[in-house]
Amino acid sequence: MWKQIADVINSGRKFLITSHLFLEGDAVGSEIALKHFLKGLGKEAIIVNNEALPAVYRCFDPKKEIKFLKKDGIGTDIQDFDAIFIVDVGSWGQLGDFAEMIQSSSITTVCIDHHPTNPGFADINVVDKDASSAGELIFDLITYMHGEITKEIAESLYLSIASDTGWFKFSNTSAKAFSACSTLLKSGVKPEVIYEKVCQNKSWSYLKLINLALESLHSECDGRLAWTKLTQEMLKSSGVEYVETDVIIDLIRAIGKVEVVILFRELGEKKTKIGFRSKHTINVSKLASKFGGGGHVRAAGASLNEPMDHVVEKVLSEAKELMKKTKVCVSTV
Ligand SMILES: [Mn+2]
Repeated sequence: MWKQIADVINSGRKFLITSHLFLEGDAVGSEIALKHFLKGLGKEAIIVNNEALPAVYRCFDPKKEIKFLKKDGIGTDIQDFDAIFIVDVGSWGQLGDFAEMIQSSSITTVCIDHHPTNPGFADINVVDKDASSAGELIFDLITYMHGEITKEIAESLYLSIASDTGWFKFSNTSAKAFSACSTLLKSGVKPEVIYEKVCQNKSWSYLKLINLALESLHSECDGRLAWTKLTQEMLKSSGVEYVETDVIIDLIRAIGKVEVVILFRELGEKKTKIGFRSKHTINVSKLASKFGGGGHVRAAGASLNEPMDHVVEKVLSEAKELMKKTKVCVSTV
């Protein structure tokens, strides 16, 4: 599985690394860990993302080395790089404007991902849907190449695995994920420090925004489907970044009876992002793919260039239809 990628690394000198739009813990952790690994091998490696690094993750990039495509560009011709590593990305669509630049060049593309909806879009693909996170796969790559798990690498990979497993509580929390984390802890990771940096370092307006989202919570299908929305005004006036609002979905999943949670976020007049989660029976990646998105069985997302209220209506009707057709198991506990 890793031989082809190891060959690309061993024979190359200069590498680009990127991840998806709406950067979150797994994306950021995977790319930073891969960068440190490549640099440790004496290679040149830079991370360039389509968007700026959300503030919550800046402590993982203390030297501010991560570039932001729209502001910094890639600094040189894309052809100067031997390959681009695309991590935690399931489709070209998730790369935003960067996709066009990559696709119109002849650079070798290497995708390391764990989304089951990934068709294998790059030149070289390692897509393992059973991996908890892209970070777990970067851990496997480093292990395969007998690399050293330094403290910096360990902290980034811990961020990845912890983020994607919901801090070790979702169904992708596997023995393999724990085993990788055991090694990461031996390399110096302090779980409470990472958790505090990412989850206990918010502003007052963060909780106020969550309060607003919970105030406008709706329930459908006899309480088995719950949804809410964040308007652009709510997001802007709070100053809270998009990535920090993911927690709302989890809070709603606390309700025992709820099987499906949908969070609508208004990113522009005609731009709406939808987050889907489920507990036991509904395959939300199927639901997301109906709207051009994708993801995992229990966690998926989609973006539509349409006004939010319009999207809410369309998505709810599709979700209710799916819930009618699927025998929903209320609880397996
Ligand atoms: Mn991921």
